Amino acid sequence: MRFEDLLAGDGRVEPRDEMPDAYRRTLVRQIAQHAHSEIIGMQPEGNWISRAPSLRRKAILMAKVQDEAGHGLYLYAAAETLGVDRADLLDQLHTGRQKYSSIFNYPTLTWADVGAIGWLVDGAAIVNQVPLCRCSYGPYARAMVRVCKEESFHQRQGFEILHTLAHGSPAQHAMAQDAVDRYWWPALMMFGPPDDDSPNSAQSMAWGIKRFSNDELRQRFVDMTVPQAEALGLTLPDPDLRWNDERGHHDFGEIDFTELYEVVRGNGPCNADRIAHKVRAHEDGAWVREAAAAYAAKREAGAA
Ligand code: FAQ
Repeated sequence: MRFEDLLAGDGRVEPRDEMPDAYRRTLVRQIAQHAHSEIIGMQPEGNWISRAPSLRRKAILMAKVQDEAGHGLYLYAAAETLGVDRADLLDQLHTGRQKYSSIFNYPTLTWADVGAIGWLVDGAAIVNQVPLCRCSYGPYARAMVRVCKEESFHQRQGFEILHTLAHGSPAQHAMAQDAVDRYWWPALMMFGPPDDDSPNSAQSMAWGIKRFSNDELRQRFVDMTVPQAEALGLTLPDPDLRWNDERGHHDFGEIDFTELYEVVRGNGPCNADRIAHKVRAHEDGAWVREAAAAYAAKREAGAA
């Protein structure tokens, strides 16, 4: 079926279908950035695996961080269906030519940050990714179905960490509040620039890659999160946050988008560390890739 007809009938574009070059390029850009985010996103929480407060917390956190690795690999595989090479995508990440989500450039200073990441960062990821389950590109849409199921478990484990801290000692409550205070605004920035400053949105929505705009999803996240903060007994650090009966949504304060642009440009608190750590891990893993390739070649020769 022709590309335009597929989109008009809300069908799914599959790897062997004809598609415009620009559609392919946009998908590679978004899926690769998404994959890179999952992999770089292992670092902030990975920082707390050795210091988790109990064996149970440690086992849960290890499983969660491993899930993120799985999401990354799944997404690289989805990108490869578009004819790109994974090694090339990694090279673009390592040399700063491809992006990853701004949120992973903030430090995890306390154990409560692990809770805040699960609750707010995975919460924002779910709001952003549920509509991607209906993305027009089949392999990406199908990957998102499984990823979203795991993200909802992640979100609940973050909520539970914060709930425990918020109902603990005054010092634990203060630690939970501090984490939420630091992660709230960066979490809102995950949805990207405002609609009138989002160069890719209009075309991506016309192609059915994005189903909602950045601001629509950001609003949905705020509306979802406010009652959850009340249930936690924590406040969100925004004096302008209030229910607007007329709009049927929460109003919220102005976001400092210069901070987002600076972090995306590489000037966030942890950008340099994150990439240096990633490049080091990649270099340390060279022998694993070589061994796997040698083993595959040997099996292939044996089969022949
Ligand atoms: N950070 O025109 P738009 C996770 C870039 S969740 C960095 O609006 P678009 C789970 C954007 O790429 C995080 N860059 O762009 C997890 C574009 O640059 P380009 C990952 C940003 O694509 C949880 C430029 O600004 N999720 O990993 C950001 O239409 C816990 C202009 O922006 C996804 O990637 C930002 N926040 O909309 C893992 C979801 N915002 O490429 C571990 C899929 C914008 O032209 C632990 N992606 N930019 O040079 C999307 O939905 C979209 O790509 C948006 C941006 C909404 C992020």
